[in-house]
Amino acid sequence: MIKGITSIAPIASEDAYAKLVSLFRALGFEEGKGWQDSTGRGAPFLAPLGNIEFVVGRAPAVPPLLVEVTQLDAVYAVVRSWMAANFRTEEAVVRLSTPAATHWNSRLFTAELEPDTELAPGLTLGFWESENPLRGRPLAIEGDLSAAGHRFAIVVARWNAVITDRLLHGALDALLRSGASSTEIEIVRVPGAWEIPSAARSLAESKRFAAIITLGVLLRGETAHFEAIYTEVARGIGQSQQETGIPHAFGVLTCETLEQALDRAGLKSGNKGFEAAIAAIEMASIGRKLHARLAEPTR
Ligand code: DLZ
Repeated sequence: MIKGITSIAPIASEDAYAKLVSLFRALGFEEGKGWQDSTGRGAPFLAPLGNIEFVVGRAPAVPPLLVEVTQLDAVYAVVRSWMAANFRTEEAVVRLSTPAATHWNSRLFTAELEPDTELAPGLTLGFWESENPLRGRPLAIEGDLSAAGHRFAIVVARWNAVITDRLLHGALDALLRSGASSTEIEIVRVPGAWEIPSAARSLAESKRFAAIITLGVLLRGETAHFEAIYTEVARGIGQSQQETGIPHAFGVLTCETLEQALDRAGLKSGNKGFEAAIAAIEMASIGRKLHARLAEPTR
């Protein structure tokens, strides 16, 4: 039932907000879906794991907000250069402690990123790394379902548009509700399923997109050489994915009847366009995490 924990950090000014957002981006936090209304705005930054810890007895001398990291020294370097750019030298030194061993088998530094003001309480963070390199490390690299900060392309066939339009609607719904920006989504309409692979490949080869979503419908009853066409479309999309390394989500339906296709485009059996987009979001996130993991020095 529990989905996550959010800690709200009120920020005193627009200037401080912009600076903190830039720091958290530089640190490699995954950005969630932000919000803005007449009362203000918020920018969530996601971590793969979160928890709330109750402590009784000897409490560790740490700020209430702790960020567990790998490569503490690299994180320290990012925070230190951000502080040097945003505070006077002597002030930055006071606000940033150097990484030091704790009594709980880890190293930690603290950074006062925003001082206490009348407008907002201060924001002090502790960054720490366990001495056990496998502690807290997820057992597997898994994708998040946040689409923010990724670019997506959708290739959609016009043939059977009454269905493919619904698939497209489902895919856009998934992307936008997961935090994608409409300006980061490219939609390409092609005549039929047969044309999907070549358009998908051009988009993938551009390397401008984190994932490609392919949408089409082939109806057995109405499509001559149904099997042959389907096999080629599936092979072409698969080959484009394998040869470019860009994930291609497969949302090409193969159905016996129009009714079956409609069921898979938002009626009885969900919306396969929505599902394909969710797979694309997950793969985009996995791609980014894999890239970061593979850039880490081998242990
Ligand atoms: C020609 C054709 C047929 C018969 N059926 C379908 C279909 O069920 N779904 C689909 O997406 N496209 C179909 N097409 C069109 C081909 O995919 C292709 O667009 C044309 O043959 C032009 O190359």
